[in-house]
Amino acid sequence: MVLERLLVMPETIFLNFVDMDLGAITKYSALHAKPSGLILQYGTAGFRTKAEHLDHVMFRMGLLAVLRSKQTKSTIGVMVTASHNPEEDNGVKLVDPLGEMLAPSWEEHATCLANAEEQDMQRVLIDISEKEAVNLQQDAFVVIGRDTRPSSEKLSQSVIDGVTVLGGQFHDYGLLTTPQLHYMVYCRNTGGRYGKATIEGYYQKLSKAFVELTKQASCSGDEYRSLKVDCANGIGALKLREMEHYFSQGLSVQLFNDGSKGKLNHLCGADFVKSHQKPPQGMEIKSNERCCSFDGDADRIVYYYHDADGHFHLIDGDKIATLISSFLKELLVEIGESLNIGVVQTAYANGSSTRYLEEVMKVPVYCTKTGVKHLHHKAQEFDIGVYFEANGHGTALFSTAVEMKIKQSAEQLEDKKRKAAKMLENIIDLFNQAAGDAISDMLVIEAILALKGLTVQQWDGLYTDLPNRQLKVQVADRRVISTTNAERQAVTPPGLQEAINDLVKKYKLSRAFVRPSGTEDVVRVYAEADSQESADHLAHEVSLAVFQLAGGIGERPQPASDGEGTPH
Ligand code: 16G
Ligand code: MG
Repeated sequence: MVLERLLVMPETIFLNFVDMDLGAITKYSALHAKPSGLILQYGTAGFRTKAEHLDHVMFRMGLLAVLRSKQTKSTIGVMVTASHNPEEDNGVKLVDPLGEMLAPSWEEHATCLANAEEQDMQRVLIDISEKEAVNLQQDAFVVIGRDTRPSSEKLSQSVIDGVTVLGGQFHDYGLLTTPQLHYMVYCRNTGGRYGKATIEGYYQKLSKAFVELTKQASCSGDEYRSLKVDCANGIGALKLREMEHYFSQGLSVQLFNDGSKGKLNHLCGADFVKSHQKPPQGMEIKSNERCCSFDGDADRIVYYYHDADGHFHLIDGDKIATLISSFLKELLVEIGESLNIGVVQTAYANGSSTRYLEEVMKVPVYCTKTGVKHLHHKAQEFDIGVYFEANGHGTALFSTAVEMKIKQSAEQLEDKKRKAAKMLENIIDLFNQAAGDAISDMLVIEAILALKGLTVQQWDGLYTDLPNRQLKVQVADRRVISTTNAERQAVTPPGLQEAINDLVKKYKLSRAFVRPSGTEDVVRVYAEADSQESADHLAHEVSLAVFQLAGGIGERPQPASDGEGTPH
């Protein structure tokens, strides 16, 4: 069949495909054979499923990364991780030239390629090259990283097989956090201007900015300088341990769930803490001590503490975004620059955070669909775009023009203004501009708290979260639910949004929405209201409406019990 196609192709394309060693591809593909009938989707953050089903996907993503690299004439990243998911799972995602998530049309190619049966694989590969006008004679370079899962090493080897068989060059970074791989890709495609594409380059860039920044802090008591970090038994522990001595002048970190005994993401990590609203196992917390949790690949962070009465308080992505954007705004006022700052959230952002940002801080807030790529994209529209999901994914982006302006101000302005410009310059260096990064966010937060002399309680006290509840509902086909207005309104099935509107009216300060999950076969329900009881009732009632109107299967949704059914 391939020969048939080649004969009818124009000459240039014909020459092009001679550059694919189809025999070798077939041979190697057979060594990474697809279990027949298995269908997977390139979801919100790549492919994710049980590790034993992923060998062929890894090989094929190696192939795809080479095509993407040839097309963009840039280095492409491949990260092997399943983030906060259980240890038995794994996953893979491609990183585009400037550290962003893969372009949507290529996500579709990824899904087609991963699902092609063995005998169709070559055809799909050729189709993608054709559609995307890939010049196969172009060189390709792919960088690879992996998390600490037992399955990750072998799976990343399969990626390498895919890269090599298509003639791509590669560099295997081995163990890396996801944001570190994004950083490497970004550095390599910007000619080293952003930083050095090595792990030391990353440590040095961030630590230098952090140490310079915290030198300016007048409050230097121990209280500001020590932090407990739950590393989810993942890669964050390894990397933080390596990095610790680079920034120890400014901060001492005590690591928990460092992978020496516990299981990855089990009863610990950012996802566990956020969903269950309780501290991770294996961490002893004294009252008012500042603690944080990373997820399994260290691209999410949440903070928390116990108050004097032993009550647990969570400080999620929304409050992190608030702290960061208010500090940035203060610095800009000091420098006298009127740059436009925007904060980007999703529908999951607590209503109190949105209100605080808009009404108290007077910062414009925008809402996008769930998933880092949507927030990242929106944040790029501003001079300074701060984006965070409530679950702790986020960073701040600075346009190149802003970065240059600030660097100039740091040289030119007089004393006080100059100091503020210098701080901003350090903050720009400290944020990972390529992706939300738990390590980088942690250092920014620690620096801001020290500079402002804020305790964790004072930070928490900026506003009070509205009680909320999240549930999931099983339906026969979650695609029957479609949404609009950044997932805040359901368009189909008919009648669902009207039902939600009627339910919401029954409670004070209430809000609710439903959306099909991008990572699991469920519909997610979110509700918030003036009391926990109301939020729980509302979430339950909305779940029943989804069950009835969107083809619920299995047991009817039950009222929430603590920590049940929480998402991502
Ligand atoms: C993925 C996304 C995360 C999002 C979550 C939503 C990235 C790197 N990760 O984990 O941002 O919050 O999916 O999951 O984009 P859901 O669609 O199942 O609710
Ligand atoms: Mg993650």
